[in-house]
Amino acid sequence: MATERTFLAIKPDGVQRGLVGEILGRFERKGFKLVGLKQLVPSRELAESHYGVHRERPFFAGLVAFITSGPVVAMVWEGDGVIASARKLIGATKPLEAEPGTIRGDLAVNIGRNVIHGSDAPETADFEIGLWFQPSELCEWTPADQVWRV
Ligand code: 3AN
Repeated sequence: MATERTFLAIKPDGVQRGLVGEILGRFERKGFKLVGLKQLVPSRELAESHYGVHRERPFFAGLVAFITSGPVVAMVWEGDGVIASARKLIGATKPLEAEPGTIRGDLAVNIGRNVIHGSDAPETADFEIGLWFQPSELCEWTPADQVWRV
């Protein structure tokens, strides 16, 4: 399994509900490495680029309005198979269909307020990381079990 990076974003509903620590903790405890983290209110331009594939969908305007309505916690996580694994930890798009134990299964009920976004493939991960982060905002660091190896 290749080491890869994915883009995750806690949406305004997750921030407003005080779920940031809970969500970060799930990915940390799983064993993934946080290499980028910032809170921002996305511009309309950023939101429209991020959700560009949904441009023709009836929910597009509402989705852009929502994601630009308040702070989003944007993250880059690194690890073996992190793109697919993060999607599993997040759960199905429709929270009522998301399995218990997943973020959406445990913490959400509404498809328009489903707490978190995660890249769905290597190409989208590359695109979204480049869209939300400058290369200089991503940190290389070594986990304790490797730093402290004697
Ligand atoms: P996911 O976030 O699970 O990858 P996508 O990419 O199909 O799901 O949809 C992107 C976002 O669009 C979802 N997270 C959700 O917030 C919103 N969305 C998707 N389908 C609907 C819908 N039928 N009504 C309202 N919002 C939707």
